[in-house]
Amino acid sequence: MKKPKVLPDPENPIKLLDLKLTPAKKWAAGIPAVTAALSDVVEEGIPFRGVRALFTMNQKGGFDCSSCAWPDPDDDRSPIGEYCENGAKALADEATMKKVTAKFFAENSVNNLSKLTDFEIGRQGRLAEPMYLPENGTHYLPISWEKAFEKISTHLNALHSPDEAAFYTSGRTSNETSFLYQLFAKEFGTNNMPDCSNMCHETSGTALLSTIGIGKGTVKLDDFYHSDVIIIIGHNPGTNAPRMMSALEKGKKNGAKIIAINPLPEAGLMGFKNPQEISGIIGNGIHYADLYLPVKINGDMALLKAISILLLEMEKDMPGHVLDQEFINEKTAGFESWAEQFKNYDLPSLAISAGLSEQEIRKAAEIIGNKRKIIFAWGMGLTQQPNGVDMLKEIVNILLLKGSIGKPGSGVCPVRGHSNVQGNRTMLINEKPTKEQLDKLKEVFGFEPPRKRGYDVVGTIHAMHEEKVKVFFAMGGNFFSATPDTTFTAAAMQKLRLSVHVSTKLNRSHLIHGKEALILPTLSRSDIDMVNGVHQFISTENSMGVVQSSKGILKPVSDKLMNETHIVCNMAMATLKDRSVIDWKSFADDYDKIRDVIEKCVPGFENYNIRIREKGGFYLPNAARDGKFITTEFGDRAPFTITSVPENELAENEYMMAATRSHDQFNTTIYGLEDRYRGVKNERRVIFMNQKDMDKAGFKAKDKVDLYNFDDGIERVAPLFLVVPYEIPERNTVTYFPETNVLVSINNVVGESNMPASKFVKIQIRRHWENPD
Ligand SMILES: Nc1nc2c(c(=O)[nH]1)N[C@H]1C(S)=C(S)[C@@H](COP(=O)(O)OP(=O)(O)OC[C@H]3O[C@@H](n4cnc5c(=O)[nH]c(N)nc54)[C@H](O)[C@@H]3O)O[C@H]1N2
Ligand SMILES: Nc1nc2c(c(=O)[nH]1)N[C@H]1C(S)=C(S)[C@@H](COP(=O)(O)OP(=O)(O)OC[C@H]3O[C@@H](n4cnc5c(=O)[nH]c(N)nc54)[C@H](O)[C@@H]3O)O[C@H]1N2
Ligand code: SF4
Ligand SMILES: [Mo]
Repeated sequence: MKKPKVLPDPENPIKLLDLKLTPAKKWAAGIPAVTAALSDVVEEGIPFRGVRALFTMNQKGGFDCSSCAWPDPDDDRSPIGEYCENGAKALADEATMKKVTAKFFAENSVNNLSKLTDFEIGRQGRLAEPMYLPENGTHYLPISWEKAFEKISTHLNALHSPDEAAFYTSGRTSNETSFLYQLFAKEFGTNNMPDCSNMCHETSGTALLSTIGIGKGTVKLDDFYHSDVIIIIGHNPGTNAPRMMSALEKGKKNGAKIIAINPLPEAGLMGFKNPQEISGIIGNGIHYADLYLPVKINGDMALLKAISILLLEMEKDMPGHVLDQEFINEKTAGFESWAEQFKNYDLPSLAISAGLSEQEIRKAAEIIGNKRKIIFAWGMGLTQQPNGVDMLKEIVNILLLKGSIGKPGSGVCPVRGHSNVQGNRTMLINEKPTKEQLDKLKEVFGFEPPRKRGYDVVGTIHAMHEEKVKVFFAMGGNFFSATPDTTFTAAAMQKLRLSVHVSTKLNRSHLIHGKEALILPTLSRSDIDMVNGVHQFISTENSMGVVQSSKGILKPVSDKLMNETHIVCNMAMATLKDRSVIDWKSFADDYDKIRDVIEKCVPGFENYNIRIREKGGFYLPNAARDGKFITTEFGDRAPFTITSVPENELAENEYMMAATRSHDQFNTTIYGLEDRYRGVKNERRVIFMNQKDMDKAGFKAKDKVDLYNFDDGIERVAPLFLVVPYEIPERNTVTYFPETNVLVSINNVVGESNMPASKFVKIQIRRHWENPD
């Protein structure tokens, strides 16, 4: 077997840059955000193209920002621009005129390209033509589209079973393509549809489905404006959903209190200067968090339990003023036995487990105490914890106590990541489709869909290793870099017979490949999609269940790009030929036809083609939002769930590590090397540590260290990181992903949702060992 081409690689030593540290910021956005947004567009050499596109982004009738899934206002949108700094960076990244052509691949072997950093790989430009890597080939070669589909069909049809193929989806793919893509996988015969949700909000979907009867959030943007208390837990909005800040600002101005729960005092949780308002540019901005709780990594469960204890106590003192008894009686199940459990807990020990003082926790309970309209918003800080599903059920418990779901100004808000990740799921991309969904597809199309549960992301990696999955097809994303246990995953991918990536930009998954590999270049959200002379639009669903249209406006950088819809249809026609009962060509020719069949198969899409043409789109139905919890097991009531507090013992030389995003990346796409809000410039190989821990270990700022993990008796090493002193709880550390994915064991997963628990990694930190040679 070939040696995996991943770091640490003695032939390719890591070169550190010139790390600069400045104090972390206490507010987000303001002038630096405006200048950063514009400079990115200008730096890519696309000032006119880019600036014109910026003003169309997120406007009604324009194109949807391809970065995060935060919604646009339902009402009037700002003519100055409905985008943020990171939306502008995403646009600059995809609107670049730089091209990766066949000539580039002829000049650069795969081995040489794999020596570049992720930042350098991304800077090469847009993929411009289909490329093929033959077995034992050293360089990707140009290939025609026709030949590429022939290769895919030959490999797929040579499999012993359709279950030897896996079809991955990242979260940018439109509703139209997603629907066709899952339809193809099912007609081909497999439910192996791992997707980025399996690393992201699968935990949220799992917890919410079993408690409130729908695996989605219940709040609308408007609820943020009319809430009493907004709790932001395990999420960094200033970087990862920047326009959420405007919603928080509006809520705060209307009287909402904000509680931020995070081991790091993220700038976006502390203060905000709205770059879309003059006062935000020249003024002092708005101070955000009324209460900031610097919880220990994974201390949230203890904190949530402690809050419940205090709320129950307060209710005893002021009956009828704290809990919503009417709601509990009419809409929930299991309150009594749930409340019973608390005799086994005491506040002082819970406070220690949370890493907070009792006083801090009391303040939180007091803020929530007599309020009725409460929103919990969360991100990866909770979903990527081993007990993430339980923690989210605990959040639901608190909201049920307060009667705070299904009413204006209140509810659950899992802040989705990719711009259409929620839509992908609604379009049935799921490794475990329900019986009703499959029966419907059978009724509409007349083929027998597979019923066996497919592989999720972690399952796919294991199956590749065991050579049960032999062909891997990725609709977007960067599977290799986004997934855990880098060395293990590299070996798994290299066992594949064929790996295929539909991509806009070059990434590491093209360089850690199967025996044969294909790169299929596609359009991005901002590109014009012309089909038979008609300028097409697609649709997406945002974090709050609004389905809206999106129409690109930029001329594609190459005429050899193919849109994702055509890629699916061509693959289906080449592979299934006469076996197919579906008229794939008609779908490729006219996206309205795709929306017509979506309407037949997916509830909530009535009159899709009419309503999608209305400015601003439409809301999908959401029973929990309307106060109806369709949980058959509990007779349409939402259950209280009894969970437990984990014992997080660390050995004397161990630390807990959470791998998060910097301000200058979108997942594995590295835009730059500045994490501006945290005051880190020019280097990503850093580890944030508490000064006391540094003193104990004898480390100074910028000292070189190596990071180790020993889960399952295997030594995993991430060499050469620089220590950064930071305001973070003792024994907790933070690094950036994907650099430290090498340390996340494939077996370190979240219970029930099977997601990698990449915010809960036990590590050891040792002074960097310099090879004397
Ligand atoms: N600019 C930009 N925007 C993005 C992305 C991007 O990479 N760049 N990615 C998109 C995607 S796919 C996603 S899923 C979202 C992700 O958005 P976030 O959920 O904000 O993701 P992260 O940066 O991974 O980390 C979240 C936060 O969790 C905190 N945290 C870590 N451990 C704990 C813990 O134990 N408890 C608590 N309470 N907090 C903890 C970290 O300090 C960090 O502030 O953003 C989306 N938007
Ligand atoms: N340690 C650790 N690991 C994590 C996380 C973490 O917080 N910590 N976060 C996890 C999360 S939340 C997520 S969502 C995953 C992300 O996992 P992925 O979604 O697989 O990764 P991305 O980096 O978003 O994918 C970037 C690539 O997508 C391609 N691309 C961009 N736009 C388009 C498009 O319009 N069409 C097509 N076909 N391709 C496109 C480009 O080629 C680009 O290189 O990573 C997960 N991994
Ligand atoms: S908040 Fe998210 S969707 Fe909105 S402009 Fe910024 S990056 Fe794009
Ligand atoms: Mo995500």
